[in-house]
Amino acid sequence: MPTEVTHVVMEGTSAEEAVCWQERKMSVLPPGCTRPAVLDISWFTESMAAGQPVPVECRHRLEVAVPKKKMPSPAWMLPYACQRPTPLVHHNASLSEALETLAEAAGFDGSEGRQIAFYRAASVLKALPSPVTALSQLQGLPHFGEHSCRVVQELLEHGVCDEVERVRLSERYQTMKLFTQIFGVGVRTADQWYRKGLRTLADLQEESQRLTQQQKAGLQHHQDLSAPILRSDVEALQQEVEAAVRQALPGATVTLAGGFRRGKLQGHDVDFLITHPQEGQEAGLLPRVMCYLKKQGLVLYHQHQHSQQGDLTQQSHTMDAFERSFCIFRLPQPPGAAVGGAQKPCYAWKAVRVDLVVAPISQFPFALLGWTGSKHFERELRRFSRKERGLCLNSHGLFDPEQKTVFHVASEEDIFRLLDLEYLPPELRNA
Ligand code: DCP
Ligand code: MG
Repeated sequence: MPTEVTHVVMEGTSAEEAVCWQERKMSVLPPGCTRPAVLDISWFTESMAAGQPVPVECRHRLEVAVPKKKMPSPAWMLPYACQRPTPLVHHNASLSEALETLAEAAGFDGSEGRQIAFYRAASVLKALPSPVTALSQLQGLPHFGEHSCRVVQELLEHGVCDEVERVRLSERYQTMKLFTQIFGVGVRTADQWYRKGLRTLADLQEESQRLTQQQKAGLQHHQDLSAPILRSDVEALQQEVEAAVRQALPGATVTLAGGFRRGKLQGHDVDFLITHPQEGQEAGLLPRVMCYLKKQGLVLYHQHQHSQQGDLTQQSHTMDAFERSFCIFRLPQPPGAAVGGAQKPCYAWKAVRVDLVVAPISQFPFALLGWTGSKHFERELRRFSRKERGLCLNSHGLFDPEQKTVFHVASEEDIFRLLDLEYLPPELRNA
């Protein structure tokens, strides 16, 4: 039995494999032992011919180069949307919009898997540092399946994609889009209406006895609510809500969330989070705020939802359990701001969708992170937490299901840190 290994000959072995082998064996070498030479088969055959071991020369050595650090290719990208910055304005809008149309259509048909696959591909395009001009640039990008590649290829070659155009013009897509944009109407309800043969807002008016109060209000203010909300509207609203909150509970704060916090210039609603620096003080606050706003004549409709906080680790992914109010505000417009329709010759106000959400201060960073979006960013952040960190994240907290522990945080930055993710400010969460 040899006590010392002086030469190792390898045949048909790659340099990388040799490195692995060497690392494994060397770690168990007794102290003081010299490393054996790792040699090519040529050293062995020459030694056999010579009848004795020949001196080791450079050419005999198996080239065990230190593996070069993989250089990111131009298309290199981390797989989760929460791992990479996604600005609001990006370089591939027409491509990502086409994929998002297919995602939306898949969602209307209840195909959640397909929907998410298209959203993921669209989101990858939004994070690219330059426009895609050739299909080859998609090589190596995560989440680009055959279908999404085909759509991009058609768009690059012809400027349009038949499938996307077909979907956009289809009665199904257009009707589902019209119905789901109504306040209080989700995909399931829209689909039921579609199956019953309803197609227009007038069709819905005729069925008004079957509508919820929320849907009736949505339909009544449909024209205003389908127009984009502007930044100037948001600022005016924030002042009104702040005044009401100040009046209802001194020290309580109002924070803008949703798309406007991510820097969007237009939106379909305005999301505000309300809290108070002293835990528990926020209880009972919302009814007082609403009462004050109503007295100011600012509320056209509101639906109060009580806090449903039980076991917060069991909260579903999409809905949280905060106390909240889904509202339609009557927002006064500056004189001459817009031209009225037939019913409103003096257009002195417009109806605006507003969500007011109350979070206790201990959960506030999670609520803010959850309500800032984008929806895809949030979905990816939760998936990342679960799959890569084994933790459960929602708008109430971060939980370790194994250890049954919760994490205490003071800011959104703390949450990113706990997940070992680079912090992304709201403007870079437009995934
Ligand atoms: N959100 C949530 N639970 C809800 C509703 C929304 O966690 N029941 C989150 C998901 C979104 C964010 O809040 O990321 C804002 O939702 P919006 O639907 O208002 O979406 P945006 O504000 O991003 O876009 P916009 O309002 O312009 O359509
Ligand atoms: Mg919003």
